[in-house]
Amino acid sequence: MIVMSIAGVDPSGGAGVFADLKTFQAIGVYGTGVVTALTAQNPYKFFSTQPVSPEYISEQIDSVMDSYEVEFIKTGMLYSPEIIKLVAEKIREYDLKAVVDPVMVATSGGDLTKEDIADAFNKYLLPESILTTPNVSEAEKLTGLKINTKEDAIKASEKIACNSLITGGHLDGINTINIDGDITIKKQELIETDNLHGTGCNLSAAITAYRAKNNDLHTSIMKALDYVYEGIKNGNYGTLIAKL
Ligand code: PXL
Repeated sequence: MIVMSIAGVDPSGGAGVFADLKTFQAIGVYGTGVVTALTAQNPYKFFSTQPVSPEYISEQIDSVMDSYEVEFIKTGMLYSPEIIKLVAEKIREYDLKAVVDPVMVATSGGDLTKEDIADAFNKYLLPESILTTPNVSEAEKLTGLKINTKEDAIKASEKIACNSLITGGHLDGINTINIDGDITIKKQELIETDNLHGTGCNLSAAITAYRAKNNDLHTSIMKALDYVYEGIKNGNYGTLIAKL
């Protein structure tokens, strides 16, 4: 099973393509990685971003697709409307099944996008995708709705252009899953920690890996939520890694 991450590079390895590849490996699928942007950052501080041109992202995708059979992909940091549009075109061209993490702001507050890209996600990418995994603030940006309660999250999920998992880290641990209009709520106890850098990346990568291993979408989401939860409990994310 070969999967692909299309995302940015976090050189400290907790988020982005490097993190995705580790999660793919841990779950037992072969990961490929297309880089949309380099960043200079660590879990404490975000320094800067150096985007890759859409033409070169296109060439990276084509070079992998030229030799490998890839069906499931995930997207992370896409930086600009031009890159979002390109990725949507590639999904159509290669008939890919995409899990979209609609990355807009880093946990550390870094500059992961050139401008407001919520409209581009809604217009180009989400209609081509099998799932998107916004956190509460990303879901608010995608829908223009305020989300303070479970009911708000359900309403927002009904406005998003594809299946969605609105993650519950900022909503009392209430994860809201909407697959073809069927709502499932999965509540997880919140864990007291500052070490969440990369959890969103790893969650969407885990969903992609479980789905590539022939689990249905609902099961893949449930397993991935457990996978990341265990990782947070075990201190696998953020600055705790410095203590290894
Ligand atoms: O979690 C969002 C994210 C995505 N991609 C890259 C990041 C981050 C957060 O830091 O660095 C490259």
